[in-house]
Amino acid sequence: MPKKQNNTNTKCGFVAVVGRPNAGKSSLLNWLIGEKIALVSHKANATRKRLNMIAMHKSPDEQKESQIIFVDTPGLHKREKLLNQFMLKEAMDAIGDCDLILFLCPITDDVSNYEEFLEKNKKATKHIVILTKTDFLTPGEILGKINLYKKYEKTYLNIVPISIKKGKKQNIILNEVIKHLPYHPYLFEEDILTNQNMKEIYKELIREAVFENISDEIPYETDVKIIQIKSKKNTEVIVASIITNSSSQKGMLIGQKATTIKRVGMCARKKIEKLCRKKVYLDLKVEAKKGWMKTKENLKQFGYV
Ligand SMILES: Nc1nc2c(ncn2[C@@H]2O[C@H](COP(=O)(O)OP(=O)(O)OP(=O)(O)O)[C@@H](O)[C@H]2O)c(=O)[nH]1
Ligand SMILES: [Mg+2]
Repeated sequence: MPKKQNNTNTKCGFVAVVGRPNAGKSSLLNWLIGEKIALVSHKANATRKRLNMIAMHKSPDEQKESQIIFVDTPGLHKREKLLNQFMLKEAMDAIGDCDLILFLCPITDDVSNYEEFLEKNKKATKHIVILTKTDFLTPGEILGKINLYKKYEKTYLNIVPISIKKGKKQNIILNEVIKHLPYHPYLFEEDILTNQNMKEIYKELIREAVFENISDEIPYETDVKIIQIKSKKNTEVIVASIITNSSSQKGMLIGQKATTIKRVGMCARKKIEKLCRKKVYLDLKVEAKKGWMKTKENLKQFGYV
């Protein structure tokens, strides 16, 4: 049982959400906090930086609401390019800095993925295994899969199968997480969903629109720079630029008669409007910056320090 600190009777802590690319980490967090903040894509390696997403939840075992600071992380993968090295470090730092880990793994994956995670979890931080995308299997198959993890039942705190496409079982995960958090005063105001500035969130929603509308490798060689935000009572005016790696990519992103960039812009605008609940004017440009991913100095300019 976590000990009470500072005579406080609230629980509050950091929960890193880790797992291989495409495991469903960002989707699970949007689903848990009930708002679309984190970038989700059917393509792997979509999340590039850590993102805090905050949930206030009253568990039946506690007198007061608890504050859970979930940390979305890039997928655990092999390091290749400089940007991938940064992404892996983001995930590893989150593992080292948190009170609890949610290790996510699609239920169809082999148990060896979990074994690889155990090797990476050097401090042996306590963790819950979440088997995602259970809608792909029958109830019998799900039970069979859980049984394969049973040999590690002394290593994990619990194992929870979940599908965000079926049912509303958010409380099961939130209550389970709170059991393992320390007693601590809240670290953030109670009514915020993230401490990230809006610039970062808009950037991610525009990147998501690029992932959804542009095929091939281009989304992986693309980033977004927010140039200006003017927030008014009923409108949000955003000027942003999509950075590509070459002039031919820039041409493909703009498309004939600018149809492609218009499509991306409209898609991004709808996502941002849904989140801010006001009218959004999005002025979206495209720039070519050859080799922006190649050097540490260039990556720093895009916030990948
Ligand atoms: N069928 C099904 N698909 C899911 C479920 N959860 C997530 N997905 C899909 O899985 C894909 C990957 O989801 P993400 O949330 O982007 O995965 P991620 O782990 O954050 O991926 P990276 O950021 O690349 O590491 C998306 O197409 C989601 O719609 C689920 O419960 N069922
Ligand atoms: Mg993600």
